[in-house]
Amino acid sequence: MTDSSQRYQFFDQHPEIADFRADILQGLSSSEPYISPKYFYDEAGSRLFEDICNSEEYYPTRTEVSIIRDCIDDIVEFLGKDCLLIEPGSGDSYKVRLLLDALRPIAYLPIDISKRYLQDEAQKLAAEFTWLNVHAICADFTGKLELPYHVKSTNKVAFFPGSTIGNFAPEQAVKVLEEIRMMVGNGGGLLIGVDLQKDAAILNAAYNDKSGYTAEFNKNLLVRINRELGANFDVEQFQHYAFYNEEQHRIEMHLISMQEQQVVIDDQDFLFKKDQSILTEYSHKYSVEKFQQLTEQAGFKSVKTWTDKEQLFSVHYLISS
Ligand code: AVI
Repeated sequence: MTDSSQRYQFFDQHPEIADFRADILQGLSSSEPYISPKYFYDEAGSRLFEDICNSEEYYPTRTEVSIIRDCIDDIVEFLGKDCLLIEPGSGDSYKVRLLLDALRPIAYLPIDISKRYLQDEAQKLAAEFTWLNVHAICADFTGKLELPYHVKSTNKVAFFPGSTIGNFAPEQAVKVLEEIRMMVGNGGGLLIGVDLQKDAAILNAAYNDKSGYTAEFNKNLLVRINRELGANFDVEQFQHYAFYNEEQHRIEMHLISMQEQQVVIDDQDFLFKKDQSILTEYSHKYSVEKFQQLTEQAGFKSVKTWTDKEQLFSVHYLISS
């Protein structure tokens, strides 16, 4: 056991911080208005996301956790011990805790854009796992991914849980996977969680939970825009609308204006007609085969896929080829 401060290192790659105001003005000015889902996660949004994950209807989180728990020995066998374990978009590093004791990586490298949060969570982890080296990297995982130091012979494995990959359109998803592949290098691995195509009723319920957490999470975007940009959205006059688009194999989340209304941000006016939509998120669902094809386009080869009995969710181990 060593002092956690000796095992913790921080590397700041100074990611460009997105311009919230410019992004919102651009999205709302579009002929089909949209708001990027990356803006869901302010303090209230992150709390609501936790409530969603714990809700009865939202099966992905608990199913992925149970797949990892049930298959941990097999997972360790495939990944190999003593790897360098890298997590793009690590957040609170919740799911990696399921792997650490069994995997015993040489070091865990969480990557997150939010500096303060990353530092807090990474230091907590180093204190909790008294043997673990934690090398936190402040960077934007949707941009260029580079390790802060050169490691030659060590097996590098990226961990990308939660079906976050589904929030990217397939062409963008390939780019994100390509960046991960370049970071782990030839022969490096990727352990990734992906939500599966299934009965539309299960999907529709998961994004329309009875407690209303997803609706509040969606509407919180407007609360945030009002607070941070001094806008005047009448939040109550927008309705959460989420449905499974069977043709495109994706959940679409929208905010629908319940009446004609005008919103002002800075000196710009936005007119929303009754029933007009603001698109807030896509969540793509894959079959195991379709996802493997997508990863092949990014230069990965499928090694092993684990699913639950009901085939709700999948966890893939891929190797960069
Ligand atoms: C983070 N992401 C994988 C979630 C999803 O299911 O697409 C975000 C979410 N949106 C509504 N509920 C959960």
